[in-house]
Amino acid sequence: MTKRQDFPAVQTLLQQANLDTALKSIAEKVLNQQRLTPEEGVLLFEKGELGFLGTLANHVRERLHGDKTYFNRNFHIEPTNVCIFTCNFCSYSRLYKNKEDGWELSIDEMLDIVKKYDGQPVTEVHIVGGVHPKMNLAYFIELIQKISAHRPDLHIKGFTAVELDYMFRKAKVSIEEGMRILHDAGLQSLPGGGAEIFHPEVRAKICHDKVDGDGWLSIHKAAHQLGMHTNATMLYGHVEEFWHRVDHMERLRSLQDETHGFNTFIPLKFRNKDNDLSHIPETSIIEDLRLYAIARLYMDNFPHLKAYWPMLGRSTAQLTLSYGVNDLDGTIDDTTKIYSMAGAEEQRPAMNTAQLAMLIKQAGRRPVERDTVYNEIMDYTDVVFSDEELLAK
Ligand code: V47
Ligand code: SF4
Repeated sequence: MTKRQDFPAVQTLLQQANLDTALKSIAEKVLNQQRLTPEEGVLLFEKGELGFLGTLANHVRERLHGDKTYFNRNFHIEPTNVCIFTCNFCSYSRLYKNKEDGWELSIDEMLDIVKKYDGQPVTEVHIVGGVHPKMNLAYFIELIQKISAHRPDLHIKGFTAVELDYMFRKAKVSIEEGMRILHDAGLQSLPGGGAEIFHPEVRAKICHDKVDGDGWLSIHKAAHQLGMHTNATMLYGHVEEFWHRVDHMERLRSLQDETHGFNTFIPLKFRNKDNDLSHIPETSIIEDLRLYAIARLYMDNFPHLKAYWPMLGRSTAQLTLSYGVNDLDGTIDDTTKIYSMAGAEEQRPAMNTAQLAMLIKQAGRRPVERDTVYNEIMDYTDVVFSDEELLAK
């Protein structure tokens, strides 16, 4: 049996004479693996200092994963940035009436992107984009079937619940039917986008015209019921209050209790370049680290917590590994524009395997390549990389 004295960092924390009694009781609960209540979640946002939160979150992270830090080898396809919706935090989309300012890829153009990776050991393609009125269910079925036929070993993770909700409504199929059709065509899992903040009060202010929180959750539930795994995101640091964040995490935690279909929770920091919320200052790195830590403590039934390095930049991503995060997403290969257009540090996000593994090692953790559903492919801890691999552009 594990004994209290096995956790010296948390013990030291608990012995602090001036520790708030409510925070002390939360720390005890975390040690005893008891679930935090929404009130305790809000209290952590209000009162939890970075050191306190980090110590507890790192304890949970190491209990679940030790020093392992996962990444995968992936690339993105963004079929279009034309979008009928008007989320005011989005720097990426172009309205249909201005579609000549955006891009729209044909199925052949998207297959050409897949073919660029022939012979390379990528394991996942992540497909996500705007909601283009002419790219419908039939279009994406054809795309998925063609990718699967060309490269059956590639895991296809695609389409946010926002894209799926529109596709299904337009095709007049139920969520269950639509998910089954796409799954049969070769879609294997769903990314976590489009969740933003579920509470209608916040959605009314930042994304009033796309699928609501219940709709998002129903789509992920339908995917889980087919045995698919999915991710969940939370876009934070705009107009929401602390309790909205906790309400968001609570809804995800409840669905996870029911289905166990979520793999990863991915907090996404709002970036304010070139969008209609540019007047809102971005959160500080301290706030970001506090949020990751609270997410690790609150989302007790989510196996993984991911920091998306292209959005945070490499050094902040390294820091998150001490605040609950155990996954840094993938090599990406400069195939996504969502964050660079919103002002992220990484304007051309790409790292080769050696660079990503070294980034993790330099933060004192074990780099482990995974596939999309967290089967371990290779532990790189003892691999020595050449200067050529580490310096490659
Ligand atoms: O839903 C849009 C976010 C999401 C901004 O599942 C913004 O593995 C910050 O969900 N500032 C799409 N964020 C991307 C996404 C994702 C990314 C990486 C991995 C996975 C996964 C999923 O991007 C959108 C929205 O929440 N977003 N604009 C912005 N200005
Ligand atoms: Fe469209 Fe997605 Fe941008 Fe919203 S966040 S406007 S749904 S591309």
